[in-house]
Amino acid sequence: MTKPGAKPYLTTRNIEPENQETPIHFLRSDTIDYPYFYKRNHFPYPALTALHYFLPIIGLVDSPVLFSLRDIMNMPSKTIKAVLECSGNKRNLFEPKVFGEQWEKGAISQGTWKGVSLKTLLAASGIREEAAEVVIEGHDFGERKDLDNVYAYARSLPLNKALHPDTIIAYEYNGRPIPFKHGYPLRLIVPGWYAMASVKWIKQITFIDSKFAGPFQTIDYVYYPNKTNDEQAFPVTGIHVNSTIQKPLNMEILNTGTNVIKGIAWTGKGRITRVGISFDKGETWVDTELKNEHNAEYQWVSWSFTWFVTEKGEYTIMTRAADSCRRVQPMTPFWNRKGYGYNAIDTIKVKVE
Ligand SMILES: Nc1nc2c(c(=O)[nH]1)N[C@H]1C(S)=C(S)[C@@H](COP(=O)(O)O)O[C@H]1N2
Ligand SMILES: [Mo]
Repeated sequence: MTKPGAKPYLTTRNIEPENQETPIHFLRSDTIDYPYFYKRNHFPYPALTALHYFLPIIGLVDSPVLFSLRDIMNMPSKTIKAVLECSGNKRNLFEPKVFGEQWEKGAISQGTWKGVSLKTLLAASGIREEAAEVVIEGHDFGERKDLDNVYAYARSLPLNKALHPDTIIAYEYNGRPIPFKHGYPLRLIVPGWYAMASVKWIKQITFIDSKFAGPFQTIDYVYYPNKTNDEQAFPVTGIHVNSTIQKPLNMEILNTGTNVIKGIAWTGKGRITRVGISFDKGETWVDTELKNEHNAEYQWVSWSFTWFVTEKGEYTIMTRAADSCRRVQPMTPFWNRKGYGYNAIDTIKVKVE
């Protein structure tokens, strides 16, 4: 991947809970090795060993079941390569600025997860007719600054997303047991949704007949379009169509001649169909070359563009991805008070000397 001795590092946003960004501009692989996988936590890491680990499925089921890790690993498996993107990725680009972790462009990673479809597990427990949602709770918990109570990290899914065959209970990342910080021994993977849905260190799975009202669902991970009130709020779910220029870097100085521009593009719905590039602030666009034109669902596409430049000066470079669901990156981001889902056209400046 990179030459020995010349390795990138993660960018620290916080130590406890640990929040660190992937050095996304310096990685060319479409599989991120786990030391470079971004880390996003709400609480200190849970004290947990796999020694006595069991996974209960309870609530509105026909018969509650307690699975051992071995039970789960013996079931038919499913392997999915998917982007995980924090909904706060690129938050620091919002204008006006919003409070929260000031993620730049590296709260995103991709790799291969192996596990069992949640649907497969449910064959053993059954689901009662009254069940409307399923709550996935993690082993990590702690206090929140806004509420005086202790909460676990827990999120629900509507049944249609929970029962989608690609929603898996994963136990491997890139062919190895999931690293502890990324959810060992079992983690939910919800491809196509922002990564708050992919609950780490699963403690239990509970079927309920109402809308789950946990704070990571009703306070956080909600789009609030207004600065001063909660009107027109709606939940954060699927990943928006998006792109990031990896090379050159913002404000880099280049030489005249041939410069190769590279980056990635991704979407939570369908596939990436085009990535356009513009050198005139969005007036005209040229297609970049997609590395895997028939890209698979849930995965990012690497793209490149060979730029031949003879004239010295300052340039603005923009990229705009489009997906098969006719979604296109907007020029202006959808501003929201908590700063989720930033996906405006990616923009850098360079100087050619
Ligand atoms: N149990 C648990 N699961 C969690 C979280 C958490 O704090 N606790 N954070 C979520 C958020 S917001 C993101 S972006 C991803 C980050 O996953 P990573 O640390 O493996 O990159 O995990 C999600 N799942
Ligand atoms: Mo996140």
